[in-house]
Amino acid sequence: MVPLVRSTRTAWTGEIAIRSWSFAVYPAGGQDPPLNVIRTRAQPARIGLSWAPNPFIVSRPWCMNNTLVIVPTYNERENLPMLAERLLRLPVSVDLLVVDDNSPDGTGRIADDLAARHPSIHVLHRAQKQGLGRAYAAGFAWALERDYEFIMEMDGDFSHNPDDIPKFIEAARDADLVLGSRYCNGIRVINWPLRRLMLSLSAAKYVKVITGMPVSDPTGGFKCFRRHALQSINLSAVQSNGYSFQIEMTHKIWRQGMRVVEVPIIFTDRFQGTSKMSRGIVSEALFMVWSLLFQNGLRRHPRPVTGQSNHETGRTANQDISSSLKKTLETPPEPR
Ligand SMILES: Nc1nc2c(ncn2[C@@H]2O[C@H](COP(=O)(O)OP(=O)(O)OP(=O)(O)O)[C@@H](O)[C@H]2O)c(=O)[nH]1
Ligand SMILES: [Mg+2]
Repeated sequence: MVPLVRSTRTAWTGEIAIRSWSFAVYPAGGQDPPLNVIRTRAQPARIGLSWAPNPFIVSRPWCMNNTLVIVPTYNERENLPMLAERLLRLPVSVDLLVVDDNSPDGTGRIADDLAARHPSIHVLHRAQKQGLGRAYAAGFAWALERDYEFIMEMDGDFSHNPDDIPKFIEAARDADLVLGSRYCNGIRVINWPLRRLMLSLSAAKYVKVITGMPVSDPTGGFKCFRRHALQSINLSAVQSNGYSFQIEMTHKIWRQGMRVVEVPIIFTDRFQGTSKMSRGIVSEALFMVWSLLFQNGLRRHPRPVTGQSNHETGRTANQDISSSLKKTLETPPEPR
């Protein structure tokens, strides 16, 4: 696989994609070969020419990708531009949705600037900080109103490595939900204080013992949902907001009997910006796990919906996405 654009110069670029193959054409005299070929299996057909003022990015105005990466942001101005660049340089094409809660540091304006320059970047602005869970719920609703098939969650602080995204998409072809796991086959966490690691490991154990859900890293926020899996969840009924939002979403999918798989990831603590971790987030998770057990009729195993395929279930459970989005946006903020 060859990266789409490797030049550091401003360049006229042309792009032709037919089914799963994409060709990027560069002007004569540059350092790049005149023809680059990349595999973009996640994309529909497209054809066109574009001007790319930023040499790292080839604009894609003719169609949208079928993978959306949702990144919630609150005060991530140092991280967002670099993150967007990394996403747009991936060997698979993805769209980016930034969900910003009116960050005081101006992250929302930076996101708008990026969106104005790159058609595959989108921004959802919310009036005030309402927590991670609500930001994701709004992002999911936005995605389901469009045609995305692979809908990903990712932190905006580089704790998650954008280069792992192709691996998620590959795994999601044969799954309903793919979880990035720091704890399958070992522990892969960089720069966390020991107490933070112990908290995360204990939370994982706690969730497993109480709910029976056999995943090694239920609080992680690097995930890829298949469209029908998200559609099966009534987003306006999701209660939690912090780490427990991740647990709740996974549990709601797993308990329907859908296929949840894990891929190993390396998690790195943020190197710039400030953490939004709080005590409230931990206590929310403590109680939420019990609520999930009750929601599953005290079962510690899935209860597949009978008489319907998962795809059918999805359509009925979350038909009116627009009203779900409206509700999500109208819900008053919760203190974190
Ligand atoms: N839109 C929105 N984004 C948020 C909110 N809280 C956190 N985020 C973002 O969600 C992503 C993940 O946040 P966390 O990892 O939970 O928080 P964190 O501040 O990185 O704290 P650590 O747990 O120390 O990594 C980051 O991109 C944050 O900017 C919120 O209330 N609204
Ligand atoms: Mg983080």
